Amino acid sequence: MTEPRKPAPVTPVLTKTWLSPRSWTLDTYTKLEGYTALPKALKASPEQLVQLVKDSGLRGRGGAGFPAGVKWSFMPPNEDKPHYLVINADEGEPGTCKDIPLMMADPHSLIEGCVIASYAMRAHHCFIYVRGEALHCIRRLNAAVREAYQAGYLGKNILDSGFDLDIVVHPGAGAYICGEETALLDSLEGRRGQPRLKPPFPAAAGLYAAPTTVNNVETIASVPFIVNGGSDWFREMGTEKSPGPKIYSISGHVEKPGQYEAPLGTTLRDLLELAGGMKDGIPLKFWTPGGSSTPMFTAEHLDVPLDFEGAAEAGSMLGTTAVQVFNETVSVPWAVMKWTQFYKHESCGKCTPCREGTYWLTQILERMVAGNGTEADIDTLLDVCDNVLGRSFCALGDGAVSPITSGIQYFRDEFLALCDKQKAAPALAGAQA
Ligand code: L3W
Ligand code: SF4
Repeated sequence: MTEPRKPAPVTPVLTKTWLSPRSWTLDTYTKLEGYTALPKALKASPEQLVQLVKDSGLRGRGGAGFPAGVKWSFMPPNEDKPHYLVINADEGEPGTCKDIPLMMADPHSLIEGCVIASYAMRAHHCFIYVRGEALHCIRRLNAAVREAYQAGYLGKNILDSGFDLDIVVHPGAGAYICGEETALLDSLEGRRGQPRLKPPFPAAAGLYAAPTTVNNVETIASVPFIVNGGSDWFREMGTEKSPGPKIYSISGHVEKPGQYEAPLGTTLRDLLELAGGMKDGIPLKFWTPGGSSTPMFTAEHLDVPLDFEGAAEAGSMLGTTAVQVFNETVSVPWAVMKWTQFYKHESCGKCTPCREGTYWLTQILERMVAGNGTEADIDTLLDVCDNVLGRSFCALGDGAVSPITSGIQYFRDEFLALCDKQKAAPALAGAQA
């Protein structure tokens, strides 16, 4: 008989205040040890803070997992030009719902993190670029920023440290591409948001061509906890190369969809347990570990550790830990078509492989799902994917082909069945739903 598995350890760090009454207010935040990291940080030197974050191993929570402390260390030590911190709160990856809930439940942990990170990088201006559709979140952040100014945590001479910081909450205008850091900077400057050529990276020439660091909401909200707990404490959670806790957003066919905080490296098997299991007991068919841009997994991948290395070794990416769960009732080609329609709509049009590729991929998938496909369409899909992957100007192109290539890899029979009108009936039904 096999040993019963231990349930996933729940580590309420980032989410520990979320269930407190009026958790978003300064009053609640300070009662729960909020703004206790800030005075400690302001007593340290910027170099010490950068080293602390490096030692913690904190990696970017926006999808790429770049080490945060290393990124901060790219900012020049002099202040010949203004330095900027920009928070990427343009949460738009399909399935991702962690940053907006975090800002709604606990905006002050982000603001406290912004002050600490800005001080560490010698920035006196910080912009929080929020997805434009999330008006409720923009209002909440603005209210929290106002509270922080009134309490002396923002503005001139913060806590008598001599350090000044202004935060501006800036709404985006509903374009997914503005979650790409350089498109975001163009948008912030008032231009149409399209990715810039890198290098130069933002640390060398970012907002208004000045040194800039762009970090995800969850990354910066983790910083006050690291200052209070220390790097060793942070490393007690997660894995050696992917330390710390992570907010997994679980959506789809589970009993209790929502945000679940767990150490990096937690498996879907454990996350499903936290989310109450599969809805109505209908078995799992496929899932994404980190949003639709990350290649899909199947029921065979229940025990893949969901950290940056584990997801990659199993053939996908951790992405934004947007776990979208689909049961056996869902047609894979239909789901893939819906995602591809999204990428076609959101392609910024700057480069040909993505602009044209997403158009052709959508045309073919729509034809197949409508029951008018041929077997040759599968090869054409893969051929177009091959011409988009690695040939596009930014990661949107690569992300757009992930659902298609992984869908065909694991569920080729379903795509083949679409070429037979009778077998295609379930997908056609899905397409009309
Ligand atoms: C200085 C170098 N800086 C890299 C910096 C760079 C950026 C960070 C990571 O895409 C991923 C993408 C999506 N000197 C540097 C350097 N940097 N080398 O490090 O850079 P990069 O290019 O690897 O990633 P990225 O462009 O930030 C992010 C994936 O995430 N994604 C979706 C994301 C969606 C959201 C959302 O909705 N919230 O974040 C899903 O998988 O495909 O691979 O700062 O400047 N030598
Ligand atoms: Fe724009 Fe797509 Fe090219 Fe990115 S890959 S620059 S989104 S057209």
